[in-house]
Amino acid sequence: GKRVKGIQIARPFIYGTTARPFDPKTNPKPAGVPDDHTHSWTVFVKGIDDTDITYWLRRVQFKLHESIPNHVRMVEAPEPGKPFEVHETGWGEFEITIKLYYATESSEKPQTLYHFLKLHPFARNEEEKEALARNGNGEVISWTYEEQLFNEPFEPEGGVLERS
Ligand code: SLL
Repeated sequence: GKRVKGIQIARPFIYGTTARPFDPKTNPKPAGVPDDHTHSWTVFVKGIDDTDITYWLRRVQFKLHESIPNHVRMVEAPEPGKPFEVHETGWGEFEITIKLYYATESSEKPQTLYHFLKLHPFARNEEEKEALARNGNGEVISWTYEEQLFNEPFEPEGGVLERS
């Protein structure tokens, strides 16, 4: 198709990490996880309120720290409404490279995002640290809202970019 002039489409999404410390009560360590691993965590890309994004996002490559076995993970489109995600366990924080591959119809080049995996909650002092430890399950959420802009998108064949 040809480009639709003067049109810009914004596709909102969320990416980031959710981490939880291993704890016998709230998050028991599964068998086989190395002794030095302190947390389980997830890195993901998903729609707002779990709306489907697989019609414009085809796959996502997550590049993890090299200390992690098989550290480059390609995730193909999940079921609509489910996140593109990787579950892991570990002990350290690091920067994750997230590469987005768009639906072929959009003819957009892959785009790279960077996200820092956070395992430890932010606390200014011991008091805050203790308060955090008492509350909830110690989940550390680090999420970013982002909008992918498609400039002058190609005329959709089958309405791929038209859905709202
Ligand atoms: C640090 N610069 O020193 C960082 C590196 C690496 C984290 C953190 C290993 C997991 C695994 C893991 O958690 N690496 O062995 O599967 O803090």
